[in-house]
Amino acid sequence: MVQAEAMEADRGPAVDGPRTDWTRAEVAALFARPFMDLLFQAQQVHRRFFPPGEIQISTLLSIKTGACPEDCGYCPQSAHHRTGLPVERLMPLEEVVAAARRARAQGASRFCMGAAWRAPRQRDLEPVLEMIRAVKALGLETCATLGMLDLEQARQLKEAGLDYYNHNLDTSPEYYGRVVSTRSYQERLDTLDAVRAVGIRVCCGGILGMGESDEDRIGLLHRLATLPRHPESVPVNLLVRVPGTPLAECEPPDPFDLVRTVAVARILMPASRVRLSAGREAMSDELQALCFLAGANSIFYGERLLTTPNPDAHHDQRLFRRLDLSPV
Ligand code: SAM
Ligand code: DTB
Ligand code: SF4
Repeated sequence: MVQAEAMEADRGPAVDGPRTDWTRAEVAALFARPFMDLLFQAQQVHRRFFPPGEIQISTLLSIKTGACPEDCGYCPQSAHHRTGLPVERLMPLEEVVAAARRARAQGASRFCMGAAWRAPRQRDLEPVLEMIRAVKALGLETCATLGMLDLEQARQLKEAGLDYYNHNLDTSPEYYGRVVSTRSYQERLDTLDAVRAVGIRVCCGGILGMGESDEDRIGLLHRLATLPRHPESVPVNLLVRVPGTPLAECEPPDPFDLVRTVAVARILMPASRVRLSAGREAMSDELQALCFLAGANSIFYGERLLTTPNPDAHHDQRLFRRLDLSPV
């Protein structure tokens, strides 16, 4: 190799701005890069788009828990699985506001409300619109994840002041049918279209550790990075293996494959916040640091995700200090 080519190989291909025309072969080639080169490239891209020591923190609250009619194989809230999770009806507004105040006091910039619904009914949506108005009035960014939405529902959420909607692709289109049978990949894409159409920002990512192959990880990131616009937030979840769910016995992935996935997401979607999401309880501080180096610049923060534990806020604050990370 001549000198210039060797230097180009070290730097990797130039990335000037968010591209949505990535080919599957390009995504596969990124995954195949030597680990050190991939991390170096991801870190360079990261620094072009974000201050390297900055981290965005979101806090989750389950506003309606369990008894979900969907059969998502990873999810403790599905009525199809026996996980012993207590079912909780829609939370009263005051409790939601109190939780949002606590999240704000602990330094969260975004508050995400999750409901175990296939899709909200109109009588479900109205109290949620109230919650969004109230949380927004506290000065927090608002996010919701309520299942499938039609255009009219998305419009109502936008009017109430919703900033982000979380709806994940979860895995590749090829593997999806092995994980969920009650809704299609296309239905997920339709909800994302509705959210985009009304001008709500999109939070969309997936889960690692569900027994998927390398090809499926390539397929997931390829789909995310070729959406008409990149999701502004890309949650990378590591499966939380909950006893009683069909995926509880899946082998956890090689931690370095998680780092690789974060790095590839960073390169493909350079201006998006890549969130190291569920599964941090099972990660060492050192592994999380590697993920931040690979381009993750957001986390879920607070001792609970929706129904499962998350590292406690003091531990995370200490981690931020040790790594010189400053919350946005
Ligand atoms: N019911 C709504 C829906 O599925 O659209 C919103 C809530 S749902 C719990 C939001 C996301 O959480 C899922 O799409 C999935 O990616 C993630 N999730 C659920 N259970 C998980 C688990 N055990 N480990 C990791 N991520 C999980
Ligand atoms: C996302 O991608 N991960 C969050 C959020 N979006 C809603 C949910 C993780 C859930 C983990 C399992 C639980 O706590 O129930
Ligand atoms: Fe229901 Fe959402 Fe869980 Fe699927 S992921 S079972 S839709 S709560």
